[in-house]
Amino acid sequence: MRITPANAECVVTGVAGFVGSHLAEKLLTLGCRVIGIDNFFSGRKENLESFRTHPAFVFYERAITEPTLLDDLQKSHPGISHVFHLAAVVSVPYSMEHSEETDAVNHLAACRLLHDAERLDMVRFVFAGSAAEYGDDTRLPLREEFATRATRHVSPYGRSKFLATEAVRSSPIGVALRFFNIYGPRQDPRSPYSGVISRFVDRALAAESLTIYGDGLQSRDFVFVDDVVEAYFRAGGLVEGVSDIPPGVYNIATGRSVTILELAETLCRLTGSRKLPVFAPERPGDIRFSGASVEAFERVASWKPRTGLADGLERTLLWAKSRRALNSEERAVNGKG
Ligand code: UD2
Repeated sequence: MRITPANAECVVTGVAGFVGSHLAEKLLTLGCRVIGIDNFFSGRKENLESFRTHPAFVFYERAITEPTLLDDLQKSHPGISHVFHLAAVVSVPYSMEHSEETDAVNHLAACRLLHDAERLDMVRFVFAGSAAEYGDDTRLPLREEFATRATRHVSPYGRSKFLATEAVRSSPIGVALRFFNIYGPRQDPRSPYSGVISRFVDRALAAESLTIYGDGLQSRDFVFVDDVVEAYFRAGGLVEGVSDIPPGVYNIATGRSVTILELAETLCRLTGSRKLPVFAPERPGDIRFSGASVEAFERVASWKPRTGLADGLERTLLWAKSRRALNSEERAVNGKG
């Protein structure tokens, strides 16, 4: 039987995270049933708000390291077709201090979930990989085959994601998406893992100076979260007219990198901020240039990122503005109460 959104039942681990919550929300809109898993290690309850009471959504507060997780879920939901596995230790600096925990969560738990999904006859296992799997490789644009066992992974985070990707790509049901710098609404500017865009947006709206680490000439490939969700749909075989994606690993990015200075300038232009950026010392472990080849996924999935940086930044700004307004309303109400 071909799986369509109408009969797909999808486990989303890390559902209360920035990307997981967008994915779950859009899977529900597509007509899928969604089983959300999160232990709130870095996910946030408020990310679930917009779909928490959706009749096709069910949530379990559980950890992906629990050995019987998928078997338990299957007992209550015998029709599970997909696992979208996003839950992870997501902070590179945290992984430096907690390498064993990072390996247990990002690598070993992912492998167990993958093998359980195979044993339980699920159709697709889609894994969230990372550009960190390329370590300090400077051959741009980065192509999927560049990451190998010989790669010098700069962090336990990068190593753990690479090892899990290796398992997923060789599974008949596995697709590993290797994400570059994702941004968009709901990215928390205050977490230790906060991406530069969430921090810049937060500061620009507070009329504060942006802090640029180093000379600002380092580059990144920023991909908007809606394009990432579309990539997930295609990886899961949930888009009509797009044939099943061969198991493997695929970069998800835009194929166009910008420098942090260019990013800061664009944001200042969009917000009308006249504050000059402040320069601080380069961050230890920072990579200099990053850029992806996205040909492989474009070829197999007919996927193209549709949101340009200025457009994506405007949408992120809109969200951040409404969140600020909501927060100040809440403060006013609490102040009165
Ligand atoms: C990204 C991933 C990380 C890992 C890594 C692999 C995100 C959020 N993080 O880290 O998980 O996969 O790639 O290489 O996608 N910066 C500033 N000012 C700020 C904040 C950051 O100048 O206030 C700079 C920072 O020094 C870096 C660049 O902006 O050069 C991007 O930083 P980031 O933390 O958004 O992402 P990155 O690429 O270090």
